[in-house]
Amino acid sequence: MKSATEMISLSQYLIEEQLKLPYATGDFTALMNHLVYAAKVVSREVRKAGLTDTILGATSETNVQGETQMKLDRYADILFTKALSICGHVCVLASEEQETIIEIPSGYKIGKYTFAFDPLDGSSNIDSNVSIGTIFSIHLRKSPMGRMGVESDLLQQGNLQRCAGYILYGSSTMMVLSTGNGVVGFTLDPSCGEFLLSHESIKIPESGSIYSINEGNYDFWSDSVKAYIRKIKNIENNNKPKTLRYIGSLVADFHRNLLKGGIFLYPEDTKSKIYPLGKLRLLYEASPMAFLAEQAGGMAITVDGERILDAVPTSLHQRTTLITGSKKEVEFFLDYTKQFKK
Ligand code: AHM
Ligand code: MG
Repeated sequence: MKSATEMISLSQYLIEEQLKLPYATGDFTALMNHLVYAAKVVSREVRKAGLTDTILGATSETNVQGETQMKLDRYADILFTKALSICGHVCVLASEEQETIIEIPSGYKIGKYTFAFDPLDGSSNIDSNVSIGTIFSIHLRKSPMGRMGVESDLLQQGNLQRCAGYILYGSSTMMVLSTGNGVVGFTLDPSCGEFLLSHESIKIPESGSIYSINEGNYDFWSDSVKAYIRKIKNIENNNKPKTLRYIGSLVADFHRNLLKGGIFLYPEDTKSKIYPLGKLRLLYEASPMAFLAEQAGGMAITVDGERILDAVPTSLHQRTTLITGSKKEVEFFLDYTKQFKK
């Protein structure tokens, strides 16, 4: 076990990474320090959620997707918005909980990065004490410096992300991120209040036995997705089936599969048409997860086999299908489902 002096905190890690780049200005490190601060505060609030009625429970309001907003969602949204919009290094933000772009409040410096986020993903799980998370995606702005960022600064392909990651409020709080140079994970040590490097280089196993999908939606899927699920369950040939694990919090489902190997699927709904294009949002759910998956050696595609990171977003809250996980599992999904699409 490493001694306290040997452990690297997230702040130290960021400074060390910054020093490796001669042209780095420190702006990104400063932005991340604001993100870390907000993550710690939200983690603290999540930990005490069951203790107080003022945090736990639903508000009477709905967000832009028409879903009931939980109080903790609102809290996380306000906190991350504030921390990132006044940090001096962001020019425009987008949040799952806010319909339009979030501008930098007057009087604050406008920076060169964009910040898109889902403040508290999997929020239907809050009341049940199940893992939830925050997902974020950072791009470099396209519009000229010195003025407010605009929506098109946010509508960039995932492969142009400067950083993507998530904070998982699970049995411990973790931050997993990539700046395009592999995937690293930090675990929050509550005794010193620091995120410490716990996962130096995360690689997703090439294949894995877990599949994660909301199987209650079976009747709504396309024939190809139905056949694929039947195939991996080996209903026809009686081989050892894969194991179903589904939490219903993308961050938690993705994190488990990242460490253990497997496949996560959220296909489109072809029948009830509740989610005809898939449920997950491209900008601040699928795209950052796809970046992490690829950086860890895995894959992330749409149900039609298109690379998520190549998708050009056309609106802030656009939805997409998402198939992600171990390389061999995603490739098998692609190969197997192809025969139904001829
Ligand atoms: P949310 O952003 O409103 O919390 O919804 C996104 C969540 C994901 O975390 C999860 O993968 C998915 O919705 C679960 O959806 P379902 O309940 O349809 O299985
Ligand atoms: Mg979400």
